[in-house]
Amino acid sequence: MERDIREIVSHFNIKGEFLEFESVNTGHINDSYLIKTTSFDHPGYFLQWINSYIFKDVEGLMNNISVVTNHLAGKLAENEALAFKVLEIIPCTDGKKYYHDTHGQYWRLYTYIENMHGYDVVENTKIAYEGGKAFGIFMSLLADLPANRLIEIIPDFHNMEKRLDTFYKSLAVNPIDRVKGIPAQIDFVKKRAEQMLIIPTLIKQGKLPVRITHNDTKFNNILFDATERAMCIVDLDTVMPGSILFDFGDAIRTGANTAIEDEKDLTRVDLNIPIYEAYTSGFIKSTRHTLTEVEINHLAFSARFMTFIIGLRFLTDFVDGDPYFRTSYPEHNLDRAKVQFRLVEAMERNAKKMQEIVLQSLEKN
Ligand code: GN1
Ligand code: MG
Repeated sequence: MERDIREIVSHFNIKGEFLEFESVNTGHINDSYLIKTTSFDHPGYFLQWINSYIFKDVEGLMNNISVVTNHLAGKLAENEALAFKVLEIIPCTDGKKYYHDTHGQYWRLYTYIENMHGYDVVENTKIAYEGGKAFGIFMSLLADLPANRLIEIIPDFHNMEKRLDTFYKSLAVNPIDRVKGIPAQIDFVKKRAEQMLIIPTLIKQGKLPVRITHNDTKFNNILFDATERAMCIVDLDTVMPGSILFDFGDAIRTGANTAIEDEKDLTRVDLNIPIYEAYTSGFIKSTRHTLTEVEINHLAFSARFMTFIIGLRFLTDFVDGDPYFRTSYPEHNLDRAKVQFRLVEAMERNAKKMQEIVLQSLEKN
């Protein structure tokens, strides 16, 4: 469907006049656009089409984000030493935090944060250290936000038991006959399924604290300024109660992979140990006052856990015929799953080393 971006933006309270827009290629779920205006103070906005197949409760979603951004803005106002930025929701002309258009589509608008950049592959250890510190600070700033202020926007998001169950059900349904092409990946999953239940078991037993976490800590959700200082955490769609292990693990999955998420040449996929070490050090520096022993003992494993669960989700989506993640070609989700599983193997080989690095980091910080 043709989207009239100018018309959509006209429903939001922007400063200046709409000038032009540009599509921004980021994320697998929502569609993003950079909006340029004539206003000198407010040259840019960030418009997003919200995927309501995935976010079924858009009102609840935007309410969560608003609770989080208000809380963060309050914290930053109290503490000027924290040179952080927070996403700012631009309301609609009717005061709502999103626009529901005449075709039933949902839209939201943020202020565009100028002169920032992110990393799909992390270039050096300084950036990794900064990133780790930033996600740790983000979590610490949200530590006193009562969990009941947020709804669980995607229930069981990182629940391994449920994800495995869904995968086996998809295999049984096999809607577009893709199961025959993935025996090696099915085998890979089955071999590791049991050990992956350690984390959900600890959560069920109440041994892992439930905190407010980001839940989508792809390294490219950290914005850096020109001096490579981590300045802002974006993509707040899945901020909700969770384990700190999810946030640590997903950042390693993305930041410490030597290749991109959908690399076709699997020999390029490996764990970048210096990047892992630097991220771990930054993260521990900003969270060690709150980490429990059980969390510390599972930090290294959480990277493998998150890499496995995202690989499993890509693979499930491939079997289902790609209804969830945006794909550019038929095997795209399978390629993504293969990369994740290759990285899981690299983490298995390095398991001991990864744990030692956590312990060394604790001593240093
Ligand atoms: C999705 O769209 P993006 O890149 O922000 C997904 C994450 C996955 C990620 C994999 C709501 O995030 O959980 O880790 O793709 N977000 C949702 O790259 O499912
Ligand atoms: Mg996201």
